[in-house]
Amino acid sequence: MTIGQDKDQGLRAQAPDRINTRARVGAISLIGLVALAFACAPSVLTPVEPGAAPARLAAAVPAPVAAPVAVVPAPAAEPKLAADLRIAASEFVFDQPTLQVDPGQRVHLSLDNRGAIQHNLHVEGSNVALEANPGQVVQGDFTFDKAGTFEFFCSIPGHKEAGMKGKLIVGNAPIAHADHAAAETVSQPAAAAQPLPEGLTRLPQPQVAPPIERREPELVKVDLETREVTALLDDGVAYRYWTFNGSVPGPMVRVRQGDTVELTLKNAPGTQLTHSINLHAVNGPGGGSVDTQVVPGDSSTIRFQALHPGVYVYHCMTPMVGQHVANGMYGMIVVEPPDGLPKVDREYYIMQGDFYLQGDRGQKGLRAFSLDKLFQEDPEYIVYNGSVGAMTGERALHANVGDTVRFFFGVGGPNKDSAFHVVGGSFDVLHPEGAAEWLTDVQTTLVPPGGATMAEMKLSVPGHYMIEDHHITRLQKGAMADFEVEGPQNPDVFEHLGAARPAGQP
Ligand SMILES: [Cu+2]
Repeated sequence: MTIGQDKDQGLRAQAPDRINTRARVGAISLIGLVALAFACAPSVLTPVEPGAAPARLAAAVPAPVAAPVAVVPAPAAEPKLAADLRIAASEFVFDQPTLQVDPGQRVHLSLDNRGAIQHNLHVEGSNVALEANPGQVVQGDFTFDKAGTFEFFCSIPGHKEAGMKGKLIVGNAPIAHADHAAAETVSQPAAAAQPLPEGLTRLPQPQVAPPIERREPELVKVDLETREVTALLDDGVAYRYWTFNGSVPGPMVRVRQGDTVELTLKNAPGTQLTHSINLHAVNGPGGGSVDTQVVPGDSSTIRFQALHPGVYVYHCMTPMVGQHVANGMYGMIVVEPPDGLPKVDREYYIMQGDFYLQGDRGQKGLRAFSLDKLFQEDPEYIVYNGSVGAMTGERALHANVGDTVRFFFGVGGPNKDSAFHVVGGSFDVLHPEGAAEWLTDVQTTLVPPGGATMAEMKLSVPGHYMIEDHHITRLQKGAMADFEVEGPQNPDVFEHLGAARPAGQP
């Protein structure tokens, strides 16, 4: 069995602009670009062991034509001695908050990535761009001609905001006002909303994986691909999601207890950053995430045995984990007991998530992620299956009178739990937190982030029902679905006897 085929929804990740070409300070020059590392072409670099002697300086060479800053040829006579600057990166800090060089001095700059994921180093207003995979040291030679103070930072989304930034001081003169103003300008966050791209739809709905019919263990191969996709989060509001296979939640994976699962995680070419997967059904380091930190265009495979039956959340576990999850990187893996689950007429797959956007509530346009609101745990949207209205109106869930249905309900979060409830019904059978043991006749169940449940319900009366988070204000934030039940009336169970009596009458 293979799960997770590419469903081309016409929503393509856009190639990111990997080189920072923000405000130009104009006078920082780049000479002798020796090593520029990009994730898409790491082989052009020779990793250098920490402490190794720096490469011999090449003679001054012209900078690339496309360099966004002016290039000043190195003086032929009296070249200044090179300075060796080494800076180490990890999650989420550079080991030196301040670097200092002399104007006109050649600088041999090394970025030593001692972290677990990719990091890079940019200097504002220049095209200094060093990018290093975990364990790698990359180097470049640069000359900074203009005195002043400039910000350096890691440009991977969320990393600078988490603390990966510092100051590069060129010379030791007081900072010129103009430079200071430029530094502040480029530090401003991007606009909260950009114009709404045309032709966007909501993300596609993930399918319920079919029940397991076999009664023997098997090797199950699962392919998942991490993709960054722009789609509608609400009417008129677009968002750039990070996903598994282009949907939120990602595909439901369904196996049998005792199965061996071989899972390949591919990170689509053109994504902006490293992604990974931690499955709560895995017994092993990081739930698989230690071995699946995959850079764009790469892939990694893990194999695990599904030891415990239940319903488990999977999610990306690349730092900053909260940001990856808040952008939609979660899904569910169902591990059926050896004899399978009781047969039902219909099954549904729903996951709740909270989303944090810059700008004002309800503001239209393509909205950006807000790290501040994430840390404040103040989501603008709390939704089922990736968007407001993902399962309402013409996208409602359907069933017939007489059906017994099963909900697989999970919470990706990252922060908000859910009071899972069906308006107009109660759960005949509920597996709290997905446990093998069950309860009967439950009205509402609490599901934590990183948790899931399984609930069954027999439908006896037709009409409109609603599935909701009974933190009831969240109806206005999107945490609900329409559930339409069709079939003959059942007056023994429910009947409308007419208009209410006027007030005051017996
Ligand atoms: Cu991720």
